[in-house]
Amino acid sequence: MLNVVIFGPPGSGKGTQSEQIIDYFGLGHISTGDILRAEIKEGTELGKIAASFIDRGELVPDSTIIGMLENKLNTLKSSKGVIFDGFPRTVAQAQALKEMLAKRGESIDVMLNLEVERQELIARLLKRGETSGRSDDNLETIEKRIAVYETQTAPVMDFYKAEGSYHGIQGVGSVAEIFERIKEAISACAA
Ligand code: B4P
Repeated sequence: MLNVVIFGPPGSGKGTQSEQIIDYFGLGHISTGDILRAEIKEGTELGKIAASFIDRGELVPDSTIIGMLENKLNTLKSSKGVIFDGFPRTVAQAQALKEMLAKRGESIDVMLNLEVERQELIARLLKRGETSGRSDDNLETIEKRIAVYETQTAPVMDFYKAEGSYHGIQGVGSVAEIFERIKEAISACAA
């Protein structure tokens, strides 16, 4: 069983690297961003609540996200473990995840922090915005998302440093180069 958190600022490549990790390690995948976008597309009550926050570049409230995550975790069938992508984004979410996993006799084995400079993040997200159609991929909302990351999400790093599972990963280079760094970090922990 291998449970991994992939972490980093908006546009750092969490979704991109998750795809590589899933293929290589055979893990189940939970992306809170993907779940929220699917709810918005289907026009559910949860989707309506989520859209109002995402469009402003803000975090969806912890109570909503934690309940949603728990439901997903209970329905996911993965014997090898799970990659948590875009979750936790607050210390309260990190604490809730720890408790949810503890009930199952599990824990987070590796937390991977993708380190990417602000200018590179903005450039990537503006580029994605040319084709994504995402309401949050415009300059004003990207800057807000980065500010929210710095105040509300960055403290999650200290949580995992205290847990002993934190690994910094240089997140600039080709997708393949970054994945090599990730493989080394995961293999070192799983050994
Ligand atoms: P997310 O969907 O998690 O999205 P993200 O932070 O924008 O992207 P990610 O880091 O995955 O970047 P990607 O690989 O796509 O969240 C969206 C919103 O949902 C949040 O702002 C929030 O409102 C809400 N939300 C989600 N989870 C929540 C939670 N737990 N609590 C509260 N609210 C929550 O890469 C970005 C771009 O860079 C892509 O175009 C990609 O092609 C490119 N790229 C990737 N790697 C590259 C590389 N090595 N070089 C060059 N470009 C690269």
